[in-house]
Amino acid sequence: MAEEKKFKSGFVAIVGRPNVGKSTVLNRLVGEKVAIVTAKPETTRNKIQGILTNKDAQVAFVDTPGIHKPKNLLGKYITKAAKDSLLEVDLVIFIIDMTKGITDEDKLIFKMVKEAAKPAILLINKVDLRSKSLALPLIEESLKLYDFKEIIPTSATMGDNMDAVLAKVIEHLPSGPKLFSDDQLTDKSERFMAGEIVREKALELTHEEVPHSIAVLIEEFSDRPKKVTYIRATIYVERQSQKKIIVGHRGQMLKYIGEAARNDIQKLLGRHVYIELWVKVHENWRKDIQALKMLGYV
Ligand SMILES: Nc1nc2c(ncn2[C@@H]2O[C@H](COP(=O)(O)OP(=O)(O)OP(=O)(O)O)[C@@H](O)[C@H]2O)c(=O)[nH]1
Ligand SMILES: [Mg+2]
Repeated sequence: MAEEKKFKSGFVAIVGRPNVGKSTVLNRLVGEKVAIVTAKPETTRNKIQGILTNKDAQVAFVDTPGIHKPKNLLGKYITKAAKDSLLEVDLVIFIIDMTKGITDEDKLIFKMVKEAAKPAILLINKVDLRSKSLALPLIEESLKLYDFKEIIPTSATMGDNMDAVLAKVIEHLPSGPKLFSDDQLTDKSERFMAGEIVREKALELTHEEVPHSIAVLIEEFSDRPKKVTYIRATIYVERQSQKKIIVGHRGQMLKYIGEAARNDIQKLLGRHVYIELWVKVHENWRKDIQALKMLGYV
């Protein structure tokens, strides 16, 4: 008689440079949007768990901020959080962007993965943007840098090879019991997710230095009668000129951010949402430890 397959469980860190597609991969693997995604680098600022439970396994994927050379205190903390996560997990998914090749920053992360000495799977992502044959030299180069368990070319946006990634993740996880309830999707609260959605909308609509200067604080998140959730949020920026951009001509931009965020938060909560947005200037908050604590980045 064939031996019964053991149930697998564990933590899997998703690491890589900013913008390579880590959060997109997380959302694909979990099958729900648990992390925000934008075209701007350094979107993710917190470690975010996305939990997948099926009949064979329970996997807690840990999406991490893009690892980069920090330019300020915020960058220092979020890069450290990503690096630390390498030490806290059973398996690592390291993602590179095929269109960029293996950059010097990637090489530093290869080194970190090697030092962590964890089993690791390399994803060569964004293959939809280039001929798949270009992955071959990258595979060869990667194998010289670390002994990956698997190297898989993927397109997270198209969903290419994501089933294969999940199968390989489960294969390389240790056997173990469930650590979360079957219906738990993330370690983050609805309040946190609402703040992230507001930030996503503000990031999508702004350019250059403005997205990096945006933070969102949920001041109030409360259930009201008739299935309404009331949310009051402050969008922090670093300069008066940025505040002007976020508010927009006659408040149009802020209204637009609020409407887009409300739609997504309603879908997430399955309740009606009333959202009130404020914009405040907090000069250089990215360099201010007290501000970073208030905003939940430390
Ligand atoms: N064409 C293409 N675009 C992708 C793919 N995966 C992700 N993207 C896009 O790349 C951008 C960055 O994706 P994210 O998932 O936010 O990347 P990230 O690595 O989490 O970025 P940070 O949180 O900033 O570190 C978004 O515009 C995605 O839509 C892919 O396979 N193909
Ligand atoms: Mg991200």
